[in-house]
Amino acid sequence: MDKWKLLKKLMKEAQVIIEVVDARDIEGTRLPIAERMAGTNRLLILANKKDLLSEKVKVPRKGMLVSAKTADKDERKELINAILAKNSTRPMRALFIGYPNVGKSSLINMLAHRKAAKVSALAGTTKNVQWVRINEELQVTDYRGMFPDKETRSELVRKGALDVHGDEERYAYKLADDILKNQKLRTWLEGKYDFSLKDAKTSDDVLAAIAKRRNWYIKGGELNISEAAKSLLRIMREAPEI
Ligand SMILES: Nc1nc2c(ncn2[C@@H]2O[C@H](COP(=O)(O)OP(=O)(O)OP(=O)(O)O)[C@@H](O)[C@H]2O)c(=O)[nH]1
Ligand SMILES: [Mg+2]
Repeated sequence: MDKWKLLKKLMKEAQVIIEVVDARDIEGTRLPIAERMAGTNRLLILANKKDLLSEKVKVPRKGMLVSAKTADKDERKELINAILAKNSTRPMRALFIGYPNVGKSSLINMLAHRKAAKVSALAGTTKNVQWVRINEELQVTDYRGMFPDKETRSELVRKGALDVHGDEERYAYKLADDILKNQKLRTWLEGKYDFSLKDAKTSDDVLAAIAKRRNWYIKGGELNISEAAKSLLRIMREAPEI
């Protein structure tokens, strides 16, 4: 079945729709089409990965700032209660939707307090649909990541929503360019690699600096830029802004 058709069907079967967005780019990781399909009354927006934020962000009305990684017992309880408060049907079925890699499956595992759904750093981990029982009152559905058709590949890479395995260099150059223009990211990256980008003027310079710092060379003594590109993409997943 077409993924949007299946989404529609799953929405029909659920009482509450939980839209997970990335707290570092809340507006950029919302799914307006899906929000319209869900209707405002049963929609709960969770801005996940709040542990990666370095400054305050504005959360949409009725939304919550959460972290699947650092949530404690109280935060878990608070989230379960917030979901149950959306509807009186018991057991309630809540459907998780959102961009790839925003942490839908991680949040479900946090709620379930066990590894029920598959999680990985690669976008596109959840392939289809999975049902998970949280407790007697709550059952959740994990669904594959979705994004609007108009998204470009480089935007998806920036948002961590696309797996570019084998094509890292192309996207790393673009990313390095963006970093050079952004003082905050630049400083953050300098801290991460424990090096200075003072003399870096181009994206080539950034990738070369990474390879040098890590001592990555290929045969003949040339810097291993391909390895540096992979490293940059990997490290940027934890950036304070995206
Ligand atoms: N720092 C941080 N990382 C998180 C958090 N939640 C999830 N992650 C990481 O984000 C990556 C993606 O997590 P998943 O739970 O697989 O995301 P998903 O939305 O289910 O992804 P798809 O199934 O590919 O759509 C993994 O590397 C997680 O460890 C969080 O709150 N904080
Ligand atoms: Mg998943």
